[in-house]
Amino acid sequence: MKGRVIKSTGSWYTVLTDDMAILECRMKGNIRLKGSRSTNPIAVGDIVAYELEAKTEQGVINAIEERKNYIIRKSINLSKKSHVLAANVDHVYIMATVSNPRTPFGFIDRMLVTAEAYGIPASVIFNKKDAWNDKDILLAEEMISTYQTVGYETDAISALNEADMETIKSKLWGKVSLLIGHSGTGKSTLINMLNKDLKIKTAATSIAHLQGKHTTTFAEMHPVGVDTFIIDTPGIREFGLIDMNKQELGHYFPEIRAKMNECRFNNCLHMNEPGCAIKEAVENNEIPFTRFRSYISMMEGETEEVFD
Ligand SMILES: Nc1nc2c(ncn2[C@@H]2O[C@H](COP(=O)(O)OP(=O)(O)OP(=O)(O)O)[C@@H](O)[C@H]2O)c(=O)[nH]1
Ligand SMILES: [Mg+2]
Ligand SMILES: [Zn+2]
Repeated sequence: MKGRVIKSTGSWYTVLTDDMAILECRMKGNIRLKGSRSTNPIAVGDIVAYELEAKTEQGVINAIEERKNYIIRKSINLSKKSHVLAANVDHVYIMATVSNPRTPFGFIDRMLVTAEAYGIPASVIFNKKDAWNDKDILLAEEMISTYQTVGYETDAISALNEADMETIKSKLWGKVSLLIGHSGTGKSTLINMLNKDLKIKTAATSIAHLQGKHTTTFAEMHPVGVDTFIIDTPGIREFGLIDMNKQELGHYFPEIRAKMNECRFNNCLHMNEPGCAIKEAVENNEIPFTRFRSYISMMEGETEEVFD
């Protein structure tokens, strides 16, 4: 029998079975994903085969289907452990806010690069539009125009606004979407609004958030409609980039990818080389400066703090 993992706490997995029942499962001891160095062998979104254990009425997962894709969240602390955030994702939505809390450009860029590296389409949602003051509006306009210029679908919404929620719902339809972003940007609030039967815990943005306390502590997939799911995740404080070589990084910026063939040297890293078409495009404002700044900072291996 098969099902989809909708929640995982490490030792227990909640599975939505093919006949739409919820079943608590354990993992059979000997399953190991080949070549996996992550801390969790089974992730939210995995399609698994299970058997029912007659005496406990619980399930035992005995196989994991090959993943269409997955997205890894790498911790930037010394442990360097990686954690599969979710598997089999059709679209990544980056939830950002211009204030309370403010999402830096560099943070959005790191998440976009990660989605590109895993080959998963991504877009950006700016939330809490209802609370913007004049200064917030200016920053939001700049950020929205930046991401639209480089080709990402970008929406400004309020999770409290019904019409905005209908728009978001229509975009999610028929897909498995992953929602990521800082703590307090309103990810769980948005999901509660998309499915009024859900009562996911949310909390006012506070000092606790600034100290890295998260209201949502485990990734969990929630139904929004027929064949439509959204995965809520704990707020990400720092986003460690997955390992990639320096030649590779430019490919994960669509605007750099589109122009890199025009550089004089075909191995140009767009740092200090002469005849660099990317540097020229930044000077001519064809490539947004903040994007190039993020590229350089990633090339130099810097990590982005939550609040810059
Ligand atoms: N004004 C306003 N407040 C919002 C909006 N969306 C969410 N909030 C508020 O923002 C706070 C944080 O919302 P959550 O949904 O808990 O945020 P989260 O992203 O799930 O946070 P973590 O689970 O910690 O990652 C709550 O007080 C929400 O009511 C919005 O569109 N407008
Ligand atoms: Mg939450
Ligand atoms: Zn170049």
